[in-house]
Amino acid sequence: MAMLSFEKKYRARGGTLVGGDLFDFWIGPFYVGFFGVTTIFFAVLGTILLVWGAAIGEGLDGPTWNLWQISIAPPDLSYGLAIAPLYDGGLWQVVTVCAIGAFGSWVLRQAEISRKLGMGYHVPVAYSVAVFAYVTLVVIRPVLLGAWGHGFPYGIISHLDWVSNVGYQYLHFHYNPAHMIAITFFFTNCFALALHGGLILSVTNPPKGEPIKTSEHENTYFRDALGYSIGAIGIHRLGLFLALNAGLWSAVCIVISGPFWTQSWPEWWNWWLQLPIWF
Ligand code: UQ1
Repeated sequence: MAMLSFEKKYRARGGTLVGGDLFDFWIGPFYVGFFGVTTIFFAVLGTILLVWGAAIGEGLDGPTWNLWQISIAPPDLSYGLAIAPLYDGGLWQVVTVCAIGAFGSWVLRQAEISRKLGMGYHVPVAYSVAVFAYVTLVVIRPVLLGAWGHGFPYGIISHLDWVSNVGYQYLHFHYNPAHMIAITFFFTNCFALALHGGLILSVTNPPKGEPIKTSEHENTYFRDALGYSIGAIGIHRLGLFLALNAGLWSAVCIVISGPFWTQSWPEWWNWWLQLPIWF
């Protein structure tokens, strides 16, 4: 492997967040680490529980092995924030604990690897935003609304039905201003990555026999096209900013729906019609 000399220097003990030397080693290419072990534990347990739930038909009329129809549902709203019976939403609660355990472990695993390599924490911070969006859906919003039943069901079709139903509860979810902002960030992020990916591939694929182009070509391309180049590091800062905001505003748009706004989203815009300038 080409990186072997580099790896010798960095594949050394130390930099762990907990446990000292415990699990501070590699298996083949993979760093194990304390949080590698906890990730595997939660991920395997959660997956087994999902398969078990499918086998007993938890949250459904009966068992099904149709991958599209399998669904592990949260407890009924009547259970509030209580721990539900295992076969009546409790399985969803345990799976949720496993998911948060696995995602949280993965964040800390990324942080430990960053520490070992003497890097910044940008990767775990970025991934944490995705975890935060999930936790907003299955913990923060259900707690604010007073029932675990407000979480989404773990199933391919069922979670789509949940999104559709919750959207229609607010009449037309696209009028949610935070949803508009989130979508704008998703689309802009997609646009930026298309420009960046296209630019990098274009400079690294010159005509046959010619050497690859330089970062000066990249800058010149956008200075010619737009009169401005954001730069090689700048485009990655912009990408991270756009991607994190997409996740953050997604969490905002769902957490305000119910806990902070109970009418339809089109009605939210009445503030515009009620401005004193019209009277
Ligand atoms: C850009 O200016 C730039 O700097 C050279 C890149 O770096 C390689 C890019 O990938 C892109 C897409 C741009 C253009 C982006 C803006 C916001 C002008």
